[in-house]
Amino acid sequence: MANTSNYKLSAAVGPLKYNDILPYKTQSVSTTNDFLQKLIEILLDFVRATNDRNEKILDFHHPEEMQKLLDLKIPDKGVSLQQLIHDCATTLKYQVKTGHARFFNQLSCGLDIISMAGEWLTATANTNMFTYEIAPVFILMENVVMTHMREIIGPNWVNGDSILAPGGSISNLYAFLAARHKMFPNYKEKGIATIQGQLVMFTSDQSHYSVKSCASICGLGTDNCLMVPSDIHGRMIPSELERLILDRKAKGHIPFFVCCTSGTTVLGAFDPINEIADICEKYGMWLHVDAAWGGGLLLSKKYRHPRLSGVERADSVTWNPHKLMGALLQCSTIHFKEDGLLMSCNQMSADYLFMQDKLYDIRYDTGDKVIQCGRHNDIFKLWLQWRAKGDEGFEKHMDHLMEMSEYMVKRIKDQPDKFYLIMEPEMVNVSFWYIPTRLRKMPHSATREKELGKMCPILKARMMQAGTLMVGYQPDDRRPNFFRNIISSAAVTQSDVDFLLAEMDRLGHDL
Ligand code: ABU
Repeated sequence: MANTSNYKLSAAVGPLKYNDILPYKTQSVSTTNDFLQKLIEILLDFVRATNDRNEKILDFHHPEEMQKLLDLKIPDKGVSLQQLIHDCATTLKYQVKTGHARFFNQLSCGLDIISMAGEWLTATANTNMFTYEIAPVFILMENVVMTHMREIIGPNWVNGDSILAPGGSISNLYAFLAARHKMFPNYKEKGIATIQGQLVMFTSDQSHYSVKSCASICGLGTDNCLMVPSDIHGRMIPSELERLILDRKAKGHIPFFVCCTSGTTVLGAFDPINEIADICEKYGMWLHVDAAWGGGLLLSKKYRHPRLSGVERADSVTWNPHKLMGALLQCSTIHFKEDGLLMSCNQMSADYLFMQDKLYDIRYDTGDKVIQCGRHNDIFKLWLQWRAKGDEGFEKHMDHLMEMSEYMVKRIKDQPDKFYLIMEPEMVNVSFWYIPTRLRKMPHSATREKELGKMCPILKARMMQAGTLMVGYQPDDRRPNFFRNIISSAAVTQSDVDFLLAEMDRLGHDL
């Protein structure tokens, strides 16, 4: 990135204030353009730097030190336009470049330029997605894209319903609410007293924590969200699910909801949907598939099966385009096979917003289907990106991510002295340990795993201080800390994977 002081407005424009430009001064179009063009220069420099492998991913400082580098205080009297430009440049100078080809840290990596362009337009349009009357084009786009996503889930889903939600956790909450509404339609008006018994829900012990949080938020209590044991690959064990259902039924409880995870956060495991769907059918339970992470693979003929086989049998599916598909944050969708549930479950018919006597078809006022009022426009960036890529482009994107992950697994296996692959991955999560020189001759054992686990935070700290690489680590219930590498950025090439492994060795061999 250029030095922040390089971004200079002219001597005439720099000292001006917010009320010297639009909308305060209608004659100030050219001054407003000067200000915005300088901002665009900063943004374009950031995009360039993000795509330059010679640039660092981050310039790390501890929070106390970072606070000293920044001027974040809110002033009594507003600052000049030049100061605002400086503030914007400084903000991006210290921001982690999550679109850098060597950023492998989160499920959402990459900077898709078309989606970003969409986000810029979205910000400029600055509308709310609750009614057709103020977002006509965006509401229609949402309808088209959501229908297309349901078609991809399964042909029997076309007449269902969907909505964009603020994140996968809230999407999972919508599934829970709809499931309860379907089983207890009077709950909305009569409340908890309408349920004569203890509701229980089930999810795997590898599932996202938001599923357990539904039990807390919705009054079941977390003890009534049963964590079904998973196998060594991290997949739910169906016989264990059935055992736990029968156990709770014997206690007089009401098992009503199963969450099947398609792409667990840490291991990237896929629960066996068909076997779980059989159990749900047998006991009359709602099947939700949390494919927030793995959903993108629905777009690949090569990788969809067997991972997501049976997804069309679910009642609801969470699928986050801001993960594997690379749409800009945030972009999360929830889909239902049955139409009408979202509306009947959540509709409040606020008469200042969702008037029933409007001039157009009020079914397009989708805001009444959700529990929030204001709704951010997350559709345009996804629609624009999908227009650019087509289904074919997204399929190629998925296949590329999977091929890069397969390449990484191969390179790890080529260097068994330096790396230990924990398991064959099902998707782009590659779980492994880095082995420093002193532990290379030690036979692999629980003792060595403990030692390797201690290396992870130290090596991660070195990566961040060097600014050259970011890979996440965590423990799980079977092992101490290990690295979880994610390839979800279109920017990643084989040479980036080679760099990643070589850089870990450069930074960590002496640990
Ligand atoms: N919703 C889970 C995201 C976590 C991660 O990026 O690692």
